[in-house]
Amino acid sequence: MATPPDPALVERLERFGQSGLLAHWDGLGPADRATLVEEIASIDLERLDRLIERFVKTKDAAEAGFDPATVEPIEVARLPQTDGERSGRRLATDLGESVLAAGEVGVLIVAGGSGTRLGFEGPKGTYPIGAVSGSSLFQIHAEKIRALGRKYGRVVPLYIMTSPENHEATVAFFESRDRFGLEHVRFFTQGQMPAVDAKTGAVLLSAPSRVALAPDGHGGTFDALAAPAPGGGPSCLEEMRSLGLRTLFYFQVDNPLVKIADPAFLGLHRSVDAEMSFKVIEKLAPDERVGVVVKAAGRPLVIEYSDLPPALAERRGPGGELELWAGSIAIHLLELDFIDRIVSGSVELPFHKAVKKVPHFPKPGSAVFPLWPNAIKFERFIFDALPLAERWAMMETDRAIEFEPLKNAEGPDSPASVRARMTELFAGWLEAAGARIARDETGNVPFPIEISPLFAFSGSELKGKVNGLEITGPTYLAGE
Ligand code: UD2
Repeated sequence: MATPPDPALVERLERFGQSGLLAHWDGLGPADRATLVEEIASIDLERLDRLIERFVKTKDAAEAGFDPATVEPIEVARLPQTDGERSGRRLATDLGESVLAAGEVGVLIVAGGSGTRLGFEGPKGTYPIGAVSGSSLFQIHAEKIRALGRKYGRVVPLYIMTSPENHEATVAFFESRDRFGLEHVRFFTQGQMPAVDAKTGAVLLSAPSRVALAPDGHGGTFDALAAPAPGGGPSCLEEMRSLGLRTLFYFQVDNPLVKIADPAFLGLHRSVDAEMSFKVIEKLAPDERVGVVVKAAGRPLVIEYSDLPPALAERRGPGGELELWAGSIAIHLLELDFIDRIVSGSVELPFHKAVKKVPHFPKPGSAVFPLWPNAIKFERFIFDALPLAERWAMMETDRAIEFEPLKNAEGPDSPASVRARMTELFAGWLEAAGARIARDETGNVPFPIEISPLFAFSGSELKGKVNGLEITGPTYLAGE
């Protein structure tokens, strides 16, 4: 006799129209049943029901969350052009350096995504992006953090957000490399949301005993930071407080050019007592795949590229320049007080929907491998916290020195483009410090060049180290 499911569970699922989750129950063994019950219990059905109502049932639900008529450019500290502006950035840098020397800054990498576009099996941070050294993205970030710690005489704690899918592989990667010599690194896992049928809202099963769960977006960072450690230890937020941190430098694992804890950015952020700050670049084209930072109805807001109406994206100023030019490169500073306010408060970050292909098992003997998108996934975005901030700072940076993310297998934002950009950046640093590089007749560097952040993590750190050096082939300047 098959054991029936708990009547309370049956009743609850019926109430939310999700009884299909038990479609395979009779054919499951005890262990699979336990897994299924546990996965169902992890779903906040009340919240999911509201999302289904909004995104599946109410077809005309307004998704934008802003009125295009009220959208205008936001004020940004632009790249300095004048002596006055340059000295402003120097003052900001001094302030930022004092914040680093006071040990108030922690670093947060979001690395929970699946990297589907790159077509790489493991966690994206383990990708060997170093053109000469084969260093992984994680190693490059870790070396920058060690270099910072050395420069400012403080341990800079690192927090890495993983997802249930890649957590173990990420931790194992760090452990097998002695945590890259970092003194304080903590991994924490983001939450998940179920995928639902795009027509009916039914939660999908990825296997007879498994709910189709997917990471809940980097907006899940806040809840994940506030969650107790597995086994009941202090949350990341509590630990950060006990370490004396006040500000978090946040970035995405895929950008090896990021200037971690850039003092000028920190100084600007602190000088206006900001709660959340953004680095932005000038967008090259209206359809470039970065969110734009704007003001809507007088409040700061990020509009994700997929939500930006073409008419707004194309709007141009008198000189033909894009009016909404400030592209977010997902580099932020966040005050811990602000995060506390979000996690403890009455406000919730909104969910966005993504329509995707999700294979599923609706009933015994039937498996669906869709050819077209059939499911809705729900994600929250960290930049949706911006409108909740009372004070903020926006700082422009130059994409050539700070932004070349690894997203695709080929073409733009691919291993080839990232390596070429790194080579160009390092070649520029080396030449400015007195090295000679055998460029080809078109001015390109025809071989890869890499500098470990432990050798130098900025151009100015090369001074006196490479004067007269001749570089004629692939080069890696290692540090220790
Ligand atoms: C992101 C931004 C875009 C721009 C661009 C710059 C979003 C929605 N858009 O676009 O505005 O700033 O980056 O490169 O972020 N991640 C998690 N958990 C998740 C989902 C993502 O940790 O559930 C991490 C992921 O590991 C990666 C980052 O977030 O480091 C960005 O994710 P993506 O590559 O899907 O975002 P993308 O390129 O569409």
